Amino acid sequence: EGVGVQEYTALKLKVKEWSPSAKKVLDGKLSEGSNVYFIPATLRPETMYGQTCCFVGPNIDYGIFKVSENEYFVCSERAARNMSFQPGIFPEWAQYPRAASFKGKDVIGTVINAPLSVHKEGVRILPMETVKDTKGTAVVTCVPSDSPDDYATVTDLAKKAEYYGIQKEWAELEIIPIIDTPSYGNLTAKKLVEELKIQSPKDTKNLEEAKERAYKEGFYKGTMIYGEFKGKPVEQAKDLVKQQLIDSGDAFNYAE
Ligand code: A2H
Repeated sequence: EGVGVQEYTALKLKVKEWSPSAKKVLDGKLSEGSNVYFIPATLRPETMYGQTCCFVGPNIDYGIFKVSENEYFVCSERAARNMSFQPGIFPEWAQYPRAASFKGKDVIGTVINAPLSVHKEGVRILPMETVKDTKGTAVVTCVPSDSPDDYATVTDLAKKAEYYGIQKEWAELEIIPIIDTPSYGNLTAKKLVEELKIQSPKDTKNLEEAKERAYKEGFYKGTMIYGEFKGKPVEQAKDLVKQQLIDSGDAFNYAE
């Protein structure tokens, strides 16, 4: 195995209701009654209880790729190509049929179902300027309790809702504590963003530091305080939650 292989959990977030602009772009392109999923790649499957939205890069190009008779995945072309070389995702080796294309900004406001999230009513697709087209699927599920990047972004979105062309309340879903840590309490990301005085998602230097600290503390010293594996160390819960998501058909392995 090569050095630097990143093993992600790819989650399936089913579209419940497309935004009006998405409907326009997709008009007639998908077969009737089909299920479309946004596919965020995450390293922290044990945090999925705390999903409050899902991010796309507003200026990134996305495709809708057909994976079976009535299922489509939304991700970057780069990710679809990678998936087509991994068994069990697309039906045919190296084939990733594209049904439609759009920019992230076309689908802002779309409502999706986020597996395991406390927000059973669904969450929104929202813009994140710092999403990279060159890693994962270019779709990022938002867990503001444990990811400093996510926390800084939802705070900024709520503050400048009008500028971003969203409704403030889409960015203000309740943030519930999932993991308790000795150094940062049970809302690690919030604590670190405040401690390092991070004012914006563009404060990349401090966010890098916050991300590293949050990850180390959460993974090695965190305890689950929510969900089926409450009381277990995060190190154990990670694989248990991941397996549960895979068994329920809500996730699959994705490596790159
Ligand atoms: B993680 P690595 Cl709770 N652009 O998931 C920007 N960020 C991306 C991305 C992209 N194209 N693809 C994935 N990511 C994010 C959860 C999470 C994540 C938590 C805490 C930390 C954390 C919820 N967001 O990541 O560079 C995704 O966010 C910090 C390590 O491939 C993914 O996991 O190592 C992580 O970055 C992958 O980062």
